[in-house]
Amino acid sequence: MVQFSVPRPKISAAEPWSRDEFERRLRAKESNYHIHHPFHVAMNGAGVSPAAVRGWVANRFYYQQAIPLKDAAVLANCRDRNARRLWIQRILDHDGVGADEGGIEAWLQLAAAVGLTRAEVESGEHVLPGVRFAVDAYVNFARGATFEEAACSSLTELFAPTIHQKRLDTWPDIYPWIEAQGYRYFRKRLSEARRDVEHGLIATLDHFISRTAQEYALNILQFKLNILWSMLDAMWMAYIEMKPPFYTCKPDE
Ligand code: AHQ
Repeated sequence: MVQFSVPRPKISAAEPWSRDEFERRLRAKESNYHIHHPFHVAMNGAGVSPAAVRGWVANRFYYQQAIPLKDAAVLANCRDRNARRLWIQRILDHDGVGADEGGIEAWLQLAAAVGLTRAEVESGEHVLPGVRFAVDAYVNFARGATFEEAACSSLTELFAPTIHQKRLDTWPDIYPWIEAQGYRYFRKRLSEARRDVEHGLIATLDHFISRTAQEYALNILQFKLNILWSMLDAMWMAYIEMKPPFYTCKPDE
């Protein structure tokens, strides 16, 4: 399926980058990671209003709910049993298995810890149009992507441990009103993201061999970085600028 959301690179006759250089260029995309978005800089630094924190938690729940659907789409397009045996763990991490309630439940505990009800988060009533469009673009990309394209798109998690650790390091002081049990999700992702990204990186480095393919892989990663960035653009307009009609918090909250 033509991935209209990801620009195709010009055909390049240039030599492919070495494996190390290709990995270096993938990792260099960290400069576009949403840790640098003004919303995260404010939320993890000077602090934002309780209503803005609640808005972020409620909107990010729409992303969290989509991850297992995205990963199920990835599995559906993966013909390699060994790759599926590794990738399926991502669904279990989020949906839970056995005694482990999983990440979606942990996110609902984060929601309760910031003062949101389960019902309002699960209803999606706070989800901003821009967040919905961005998250849906990720799931729809995965539905039409090859396994390797989808694995490449998940490499934003090369940078995720830093942002989870930043929240764990700063939020208790910035937001003393947030109950500590809410932080379980961020702790859980520190190890899960590191494990997942190892698999995704090898699949990407092994598959995108020609220079044109390597350039395309960088475009795929940039597409996913844009998804994360665009979600926060919508939240900035709603919860920091409080521009109607899409904000749901009241200015005095
Ligand atoms: O909590 C996150 C998560 O479960 C995932 C899955 C992964 C993917 O498959 O694309 N990406 C991802 C991310 C999560 N948390 C984000 C955050 O800032 O808390 C980071 C995000 C990512 O870097 O892609």
